[in-house]
Amino acid sequence: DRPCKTLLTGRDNVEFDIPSEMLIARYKPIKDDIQKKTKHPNRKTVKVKSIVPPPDLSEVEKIKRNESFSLFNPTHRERAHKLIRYLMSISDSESFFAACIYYRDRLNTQLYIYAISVAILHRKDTKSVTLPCNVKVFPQFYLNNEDFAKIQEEITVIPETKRKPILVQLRPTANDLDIEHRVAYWREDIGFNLHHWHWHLVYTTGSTQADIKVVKKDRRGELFYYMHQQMIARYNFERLSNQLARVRRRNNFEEPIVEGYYPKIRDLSTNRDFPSRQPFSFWKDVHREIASDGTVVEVNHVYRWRDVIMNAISDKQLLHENGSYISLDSEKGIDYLGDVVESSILSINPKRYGDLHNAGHELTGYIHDPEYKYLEDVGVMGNNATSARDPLFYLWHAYIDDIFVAHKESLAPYTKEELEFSGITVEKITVKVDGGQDNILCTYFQQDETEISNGLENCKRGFVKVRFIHLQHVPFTYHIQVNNKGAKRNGTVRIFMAPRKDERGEEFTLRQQRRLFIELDRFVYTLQNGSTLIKRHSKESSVTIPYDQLFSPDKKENENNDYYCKCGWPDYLLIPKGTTQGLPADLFVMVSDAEKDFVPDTNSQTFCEKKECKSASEYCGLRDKKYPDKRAMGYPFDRLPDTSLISVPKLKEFRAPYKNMKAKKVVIKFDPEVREMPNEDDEKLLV
Ligand code: CUO
Repeated sequence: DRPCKTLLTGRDNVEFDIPSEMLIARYKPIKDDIQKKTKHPNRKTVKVKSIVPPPDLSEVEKIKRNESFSLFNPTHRERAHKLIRYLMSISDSESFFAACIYYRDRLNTQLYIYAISVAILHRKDTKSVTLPCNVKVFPQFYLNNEDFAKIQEEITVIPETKRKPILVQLRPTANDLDIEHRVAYWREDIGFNLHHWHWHLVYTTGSTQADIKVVKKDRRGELFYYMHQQMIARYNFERLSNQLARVRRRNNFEEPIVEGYYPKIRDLSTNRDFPSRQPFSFWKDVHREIASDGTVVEVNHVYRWRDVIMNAISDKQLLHENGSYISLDSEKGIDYLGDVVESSILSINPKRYGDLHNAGHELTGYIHDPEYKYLEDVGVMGNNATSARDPLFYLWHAYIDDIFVAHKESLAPYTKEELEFSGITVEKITVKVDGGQDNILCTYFQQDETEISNGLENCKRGFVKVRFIHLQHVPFTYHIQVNNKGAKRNGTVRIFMAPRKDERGEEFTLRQQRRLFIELDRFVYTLQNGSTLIKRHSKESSVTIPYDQLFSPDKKENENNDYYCKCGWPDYLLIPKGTTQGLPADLFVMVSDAEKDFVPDTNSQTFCEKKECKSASEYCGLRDKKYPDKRAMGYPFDRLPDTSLISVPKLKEFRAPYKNMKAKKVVIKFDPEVREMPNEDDEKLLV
């Protein structure tokens, strides 16, 4: 997993005994000299099985080690999946391990890491294998170049035990002359970008039908829609917290892109900075046939794919490549549509519906050099680890979300029967904030640390930590008083929150607000006859994973982390920032009938192999299991409500007929004082 070193030099505590015939030509004659140089007395030796000759993967090797790599590029995708297919086909663990070693020094680093990660995630014999957090593999994708200069200085000059954590600047890519910069703390947050990277690792698109084994997952297409819909909803909540309007949708493909972006991070493979995009750039046809990435995508393609998809939504059916029609119904329609729009190999007719969402990433990723005149590589939008840093990401995904909304709005509203839970009344909601006032959520910025030496070029120089700033909230507990007129039964408690007022300070209509509801938690609770007080702590949220699980904070890799379990919204970003005066929000609670919501064999306790690992099923699903909720994702806000008799319905009118729903007005208050970590114990922190 070291991007810079040959595995011949070993890891911190292990040395690989690699058969000479498996080494690349440069290392073969000098194997002993290399190992003598890096010899460490306490290292355990791991013998590597010889797998020579391995299958011919010269096609994969065509992406050179010093080239950029983009999963949005179909050729790159195909080459990565060629390796994945081989890694998945190996029958025994020893040979799989040997293959990972063999290709380490031969293939493009990003392609290699992606491929072995997907294989480890999907092979049965590697379920308990620990892989490092991506910020420890590719720290360059998450940390500013200037910070790297400081890190290099620290590890070169300062002895390991005397090192201090390197302070990473908050919001380093621009200043407030660019209004979009107000939400850079969120777009460029390390944990948020880790979540997005892990999500795409779990929900890989595949390249051909041969990849079905690693792509097919329960409601995959629907989850593509829902996870990204929630990203946009959360981004808009964050924007309204910073006096910014909700994000524009990029629905006019000729329009200049007002938002510039200067990422100031480095592409590890090319050793160059990721290219920047000037404000007012245009999408241009990408014809990079002469570049090794060979990308070709035209703006016209996007128009064509948009039109056939929108026509299918109007017709309420998709044309399968075998000539049959598939109904875009209320149950499965969104799942088909998600795979079509993204698109993944599960798209039922890629020739007709194309590659719409991926094409937007590519047109933007190559906007600075669409014809390869300047020998430039792909920008941040071309990489899943970095794309969500760019303001344009949200314009594009807001548009993609519009397509899904067009489908959802074509469905009949939920009926009374689908929304009610007879005999159940949500009587009272109180948010008890630790050490604070009821119903006033408190946010602030705080410092945290993570160790990253594994991903540094000179990784033999010992450990080094970075200290960075992220948003945080004061923990809280929901107290939800529920009355059950019937016998003991289970209810699914669904908790959402949305900003109450629009950019003008007026209350949102339900049609607007339903797209802004962020899911905070969903869980099943047993309701006794009579009154039940449900107490649920914010840390238990089934949307999030804790900091330690995401970052594996110890200096050696934490052994309690399953890779899949790293998919999850960072706990510290559960609550949007709010404002110093207090941002009004609606907290909405619905209790639905758990019997109707039930999906067998989805007990999330058993999902993560180790009990220390928490699952975050709302946005990430469950490993090897079905999605643990039978309802449409986003229910009950995913469809237009049946409030046809009311001219401009608001949340109040929507929930009024249903006793199993209730809303509480809450306030999100932001404290501008950054909670710093103590400095005096810095040396101790490194031990
Ligand atoms: Cu996650 Cu466009 O799908 O980045």
